[in-house]
Amino acid sequence: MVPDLQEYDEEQVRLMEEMCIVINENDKRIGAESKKTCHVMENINNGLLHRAFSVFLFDSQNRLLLQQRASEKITFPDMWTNTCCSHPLNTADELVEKEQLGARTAAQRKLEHELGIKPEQVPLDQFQYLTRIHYLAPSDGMWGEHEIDYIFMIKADVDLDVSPNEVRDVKYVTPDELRAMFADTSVPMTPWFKLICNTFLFKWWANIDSLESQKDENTIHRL
Ligand code: DMA
Ligand code: MN
Repeated sequence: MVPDLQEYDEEQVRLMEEMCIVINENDKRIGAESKKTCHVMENINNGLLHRAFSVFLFDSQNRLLLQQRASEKITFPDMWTNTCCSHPLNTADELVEKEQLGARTAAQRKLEHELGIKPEQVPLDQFQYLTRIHYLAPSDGMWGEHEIDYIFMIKADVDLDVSPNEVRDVKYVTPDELRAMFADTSVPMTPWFKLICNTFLFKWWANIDSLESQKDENTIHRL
């Protein structure tokens, strides 16, 4: 059954028409489907997989910028998560695979859309590409995620102008402050952020100024 979108926020419903890049388990493009189709759990259970990115942005004091997703989000509303996540779209500039240029372009686009960060403050070549993560996670009701997620880190002091339709709250945290958030079971966290925190994040964070040694550009980690 396809979920009824009537009960949701109009702007978020409109964004469900974006065209995501459908891929196989090796991250090869095999087609394109709407964001809505890609996030219906029934389709995911039939193997539908799409390309995504996750940005971890650190300020000059090495604090990580977190966001709490808006209540208007159709998937994973009100949950705390990493700085910004979304999908490279099935457009000429966001399909480019060389040097992850399509995913970098999408990351820059969504940092501005969700958080109001100007592209000049997050130049494409400043995103450090770490690796790819393949995961599946149900949201509530009929929705979920099934993605190969390009992980980027970027160090930049930025000016924020948050879009309330996307983001309910933001905060910068140190590693210990993030560990404390995790320990507090009343703080809802997205499943992909939990997975990345439980595997790679703290190791990467400890090496934030020497990330070359942490990069694993060709592996797709199945989490
Ligand atoms: C989707 O993020 C991508 C990942 C890595 C979970 P999202 O639901 O925030 O996408 P969008 O901002 O496009 O709604
Ligand atoms: Mn997705």
